[in-house]
Formats: sequence, structure tokens, C-alpha cells
Amino acid sequence: MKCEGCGVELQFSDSASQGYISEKVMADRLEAGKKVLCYRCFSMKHYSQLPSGDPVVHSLENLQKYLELSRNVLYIIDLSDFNGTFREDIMALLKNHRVIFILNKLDLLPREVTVKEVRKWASDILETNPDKIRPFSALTNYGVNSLQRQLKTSSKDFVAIGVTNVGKSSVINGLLRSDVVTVSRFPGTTLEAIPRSLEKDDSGTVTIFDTPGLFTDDRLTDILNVDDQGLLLAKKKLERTTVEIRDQRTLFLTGFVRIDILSGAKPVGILHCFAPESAVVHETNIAAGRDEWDKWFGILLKPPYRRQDRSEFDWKTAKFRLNRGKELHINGLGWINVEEGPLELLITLPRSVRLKVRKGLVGPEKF
Ligand SMILES: Nc1nc2c(ncn2[C@@H]2O[C@H](COP(=O)(O)OP(=O)(O)OP(=O)(O)O)[C@@H](O)[C@H]2O)c(=O)[nH]1
Ligand SMILES: [Mg+2]
Repeated sequence: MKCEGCGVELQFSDSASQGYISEKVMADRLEAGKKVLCYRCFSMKHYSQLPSGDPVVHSLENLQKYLELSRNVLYIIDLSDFNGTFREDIMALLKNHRVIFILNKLDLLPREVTVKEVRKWASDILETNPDKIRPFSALTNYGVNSLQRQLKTSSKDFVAIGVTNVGKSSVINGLLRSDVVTVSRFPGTTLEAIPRSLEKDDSGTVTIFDTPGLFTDDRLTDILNVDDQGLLLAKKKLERTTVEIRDQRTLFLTGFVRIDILSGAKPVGILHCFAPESAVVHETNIAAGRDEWDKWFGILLKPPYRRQDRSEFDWKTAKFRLNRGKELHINGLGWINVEEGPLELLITLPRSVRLKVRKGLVGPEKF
């Protein structure tokens, strides 16, 4: 028998391993007609805690296996981390699949951007028909009814895929108006493919498979410890910080991203940072930024949310020239949008974290 929350096979013998449940608890729950969850799901659901020693990592090979479950794919993308969660390595596996793109966490986007604009912006990047793109929020239920209608008219099954923490399980719970599948702030919550049945209006069901998220290594969140990952996860709309840029200034976006402004002209320009509310944005002069960074890391500049040695990380520096209307996206964190430019920026950040210059999702005429 499998855990209904994460899909793993249940077992009674090893309380430190996945799928553990005590024999008595299982018997009691079955007798009471209740859902049966493993100890790990129970901890995440009721105490928001991940039992220690949880060594879950899911690779592209696993994803390939799950893609054999159906030719029809719901590719769940997190709009607050679009470039970190829409990935070429996943797209390369989808050449023979029919894909509906679910742009989840719409509720986190800034007020300035409309749903119509999101759809148009994403369809340009995804190079696909806008009706294959569904702005969605599992939190507010935006888009649930129309996606449900579409899936119910299908005679096929669907498999929901994506990287960790984009909200695959939340989307499926929303579609089924249920909370059976375990949802948590920890990456790697779902452990095996879980078939869920969506009742059709007439008769019969459509099966939607939830699957474990693909682990990545190029999002800022990937280098944070589990507690810091949870703290950085946006709980409300991304916060916008507007910065009037002057020459010889430095902008910190958390302790991990330092942006030195190189442009010579005055006034240099205006940019807007979009990031979760718990990410500290701090402006200072270039000399202080250089001299105090180590001291401020994890104290003034968060995350990290506690004192850490900056030399534990491997760093890189890259130069960008950004025109008005462009955005620089930082995987697993957020983005900066240029209202007035061009801006010449020197960015220092951990080597593994990917940056992408993209057409602006917001503005610049909106500011
Ligand atoms: N703001 C917001 N948060 C969401 C939304 N959907 C999911 N979340 C949150 O995102 C986190 C991850 O959600 P899950 O549904 O567990 O994500 P998942 O993709 O199934 O994750 P894995 O099973 O680890 O791959 C949880 O903290 C959810 O509450 C949404 O539409 N808006
Ligand atoms: Mg999940």
C-alpha cells in the first residue's frame, strides 16, 4: 500500500526510512476510514517539519520515466521564478508530448502586470500558442475552473511535471478540490508518481499523475540550507524596491548578490528589484560594499538568515549592459527591471546561480 500524500510504499520496519508508519496507526486509520499518510508526510503536514536525514534527489532520468505515464503533460512553472523553473533540459524531453503550460503562483506577481500581459509575455518566450498557456494560482484558485473543464473533456490521462516546489501537488489538490497530496515548503516533498482521479461530469474519470519535482543546481535556493529555503519562499506578492541609481554605488540583493553600478553619467538611471519580502535589499557606496560585505553577510544582508562565512561559497563576477525595459533574472531569487537606462552593472554572485537577461514582464511604462 502507498502513502496517499507522497506516493511512497508504506512500511512498518524502519522508522528512519521513507514510507514509515506504525502498524497500529495504520490499522486505526483504515478502520476509521481515514487517509493513510506516512510519518514523513504527517510531520510536514501538521508540524511543517521535515524529518532529519531526508536524502531525496530526483534527476532527469526519473523525470523521463514519469513522462512515460502519459503523452499529455501539465508542465508547472513558478511565475515568481520563471527562468529557474522553465528549463531547456525539461523541454528537450517533451518533444513527443502535448504540453499545457501552467504558470502557477500568479498571486505572487506585482499588481502592475495583468493576466493578459502575463499570457502574451510567456507565449513569446515559450514560443507556443497562448491557449496552451494557463496563468494559475493554486493559492487563490485562479484558473482552476477553466483548467478543470478542459481536462474533463479529455479522453486522455495527464502527467504533471516540473522542478521542485513549483506547486505541482498544490495544483492537483486545487483541481481535485482536495488536500490529500502533501504540499510543503521543502523541495522534494512528493516521492513517487501519484495517480489522482478527476471525476468527469457525465461518467468516468481522467487520471492526473502528480510526480516528484526535478532537483536543480542553478537556483539561489539550491545553495541555501533547508530552513533558509523555507524562509526565502515568497508568502505574498513579490516586494518591489525602487532604486534611483547613482554612480559608484553598490546594491545588495540579499547577501548573495552584489551589484556595482558602473555607468558614468548622472543621474544614471532607475531600477526596480522584485524579490520575496524576506530578501534584504540594501544600497551603499562601492567602497563600503567591498569592505563590509563579509561582516554584513547573514547579519545585515539576508539570506543567509544567520551568520555564515562567505568563503564557504564559490563566487563569480559578470558584467551586463541593460537597456530600458529589460530585466535581469536571478534564478531562485527574483529579478531587476530597468526603468531608465542603459545601466552598466557588475554583478558578483555564487558561481552556480544562473542569470538571464529577458524582455521585461513588468513595465517600464507601468512605473
Ligand atoms: N503563493 C503561492 N504559493 C504556492 C502556490 N502553489 C503552491 N505554493 C506553495 O509552494 C510550496 C510548494 O508547493 P508544493 O505543491 O508542495 O510543490 P511541488 O511542486 O509539489 O513540490 P515537490 O513535491 O517538492 O516537487 C508550498 O509552500 C505551497 O504552499 C501558489 O499558487 N501561490
Ligand atoms: Mg509535490
